[in-house]
Amino acid sequence: MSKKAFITGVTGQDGSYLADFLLSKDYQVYGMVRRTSTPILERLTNILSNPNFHLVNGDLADSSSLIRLLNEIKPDEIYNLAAQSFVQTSWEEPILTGDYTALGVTRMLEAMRLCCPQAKFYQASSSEMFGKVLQTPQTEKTPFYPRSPYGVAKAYGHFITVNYRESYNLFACSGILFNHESPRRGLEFVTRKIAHQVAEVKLGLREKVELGNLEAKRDWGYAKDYVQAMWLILQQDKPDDYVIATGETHTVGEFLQAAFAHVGIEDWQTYFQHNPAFDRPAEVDLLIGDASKAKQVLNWQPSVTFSDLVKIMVDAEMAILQNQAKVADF
Ligand code: NAP
Ligand code: F7E
Repeated sequence: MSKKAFITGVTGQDGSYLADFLLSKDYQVYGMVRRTSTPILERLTNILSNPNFHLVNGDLADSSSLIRLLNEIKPDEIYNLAAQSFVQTSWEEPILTGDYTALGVTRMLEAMRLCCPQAKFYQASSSEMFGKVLQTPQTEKTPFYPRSPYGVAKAYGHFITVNYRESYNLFACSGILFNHESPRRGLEFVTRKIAHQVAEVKLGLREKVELGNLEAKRDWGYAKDYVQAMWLILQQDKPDDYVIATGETHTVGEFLQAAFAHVGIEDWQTYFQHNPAFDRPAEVDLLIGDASKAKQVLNWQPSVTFSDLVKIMVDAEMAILQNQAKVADF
């Protein structure tokens, strides 16, 4: 019989790729969506008619919806990917961010403990927990020093997952994922924003790319590689936590320069405008992950290089702008 997977955050970048991946492995996939006044299923158009894919209604802010769903579905695997995931917004909405991104994890874990304690649980932890880094490169043992309400909320989510594993013997795991990107990334995140605006400049639809801090360094990977790591984490005999990263770091400026170069524009400074509105109250200057444990235990490694990622994203934006293609095609 096929396994049942329950995904929160299925309408997001990772949730949609994870749903594609699990369907390809013959899972019955239950994707939780919250009520919205306009459609939010753009990333799921390729699987909406798949009979093994089921949309179910619920919200991380509402425990009763989580308990109802887990009682009905009794999933084998739970992937908790839902969150208020944009760091900048976490300063503007710190309480909501704490409610969804931190307490939401406890609500999911409690629902699992009450309804299906035999299930396996994946928590979407983040390299933002390392923040003002205390060690380089960052591993599973590096202490946390979060720099935003988002990072603080993720640190709570991480430790409550560890705590439920240790308190109740649940199969609860965290993937500490470094930044991972794709054409399905939200337009507000820097890589997709750069890819989109560079394509607009190339097509004569915009004069300049407007960004904040170009000096920040990130370890950027490809989202399709990273959702496979989530699945691998839940296929192990023992629950544990893993860093998932490429081990390479680049500045935002390098991403910008590579994106312009890919469309044949070398004098990128001519087309760049600093906008202080995109600077952050506290910055995470440098992230670079050491994924040795994932390589050794999960046999996982990234398949897409930094320069390939830039090309994938810029090509997708050029195609979207030229053909009005849908994001789910990428
Ligand atoms: P994303 O594209 O922003 O997706 C977030 C998802 O969470 C969306 O489906 C959103 O639904 C849902 N959501 C938000 N609040 C909710 C609530 N109260 N109830 C139910 N659903 C809610 O994020 P992503 O990039 O796919 O990331 C997935 C997870 O990994 C997030 O937890 C993120 O914090 C974490 N993470 C991401 C990265 C990365 O580089 N992408 C790295 C480390 C960790 P709507 O569509 O309705 O808004
Ligand atoms: O910013 C700088 C910004 O918003 C990256 C989330 O998925 O990854 C993501 O968080 C860097 C920062 O991602 C702009 O200051 C400059 O240093 O793409 P971002 P993030 O904050 O690293 C982690 C792992 C997560 O867990 C999060 O959920 O880029 N930057 N100029 C800018 N950033 C944005 N967004 N927009 C700018 O104009």
